[in-house]
Amino acid sequence: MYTLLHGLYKYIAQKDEYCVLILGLDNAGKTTYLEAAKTKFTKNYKGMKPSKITTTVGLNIGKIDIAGIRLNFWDLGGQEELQSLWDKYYAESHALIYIVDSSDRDRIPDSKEAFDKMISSNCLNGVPLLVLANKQDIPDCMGVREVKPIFNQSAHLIGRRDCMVMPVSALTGYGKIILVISFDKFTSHSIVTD
Ligand code: G3D
Ligand code: MG
Repeated sequence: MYTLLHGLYKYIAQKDEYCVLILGLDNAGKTTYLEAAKTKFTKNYKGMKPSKITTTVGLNIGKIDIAGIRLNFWDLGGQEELQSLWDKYYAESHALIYIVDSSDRDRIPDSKEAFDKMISSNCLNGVPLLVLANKQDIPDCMGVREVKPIFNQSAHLIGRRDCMVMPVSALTGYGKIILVISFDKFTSHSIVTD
């Protein structure tokens, strides 16, 4: 009887779980973005003050329950020496968010290089991709019209997967915090907020 009830409870309580990787160079705003997303989507979650967010060494995990599914976010350290760890997480990921610091023109080539290496991985074939041109609140930053063509140069690597480039400011909440995730051809979720 207990087993039966336990099984029923597990069935009712179960959620589809998906893993979303948040990647990008260090200082791009990955952890700030994850905090903003958690604050937006998690009831009663106050969020960490931006000044309290320190450099991610290793892995920072966030969980968001939304639309009957659970999204586990893995925000990985973006420093050059930590980028070699990214591929350990590829096989388990269902969606990718790649964050670009649009205010740092000098490091755009480095960001593009890390992006190309990432997107070339066979383990990520077909995995939906959201590129966020972050820090849009900073004057003279690169707009999405400038960022998009740079990453579109890798269209041959991106292939036919779902892909979007969006302007955001993780710090001010500018832009839509948007998740467009189609996990496979049967399951598709679009989560868009104002
Ligand atoms: P990371 O996790 O990609 O390494 P962080 O990046 O989230 O730690 O952010 C790095 C710095 O960029 C932080 O500033 C953070 O406040 C800032 N930042 C993140 N997103 C934005 C944004 O949209 N706009 C602006 N203006 N700044 C942003 P500090 O000063 O703490 O280093
Ligand atoms: Mg971080």
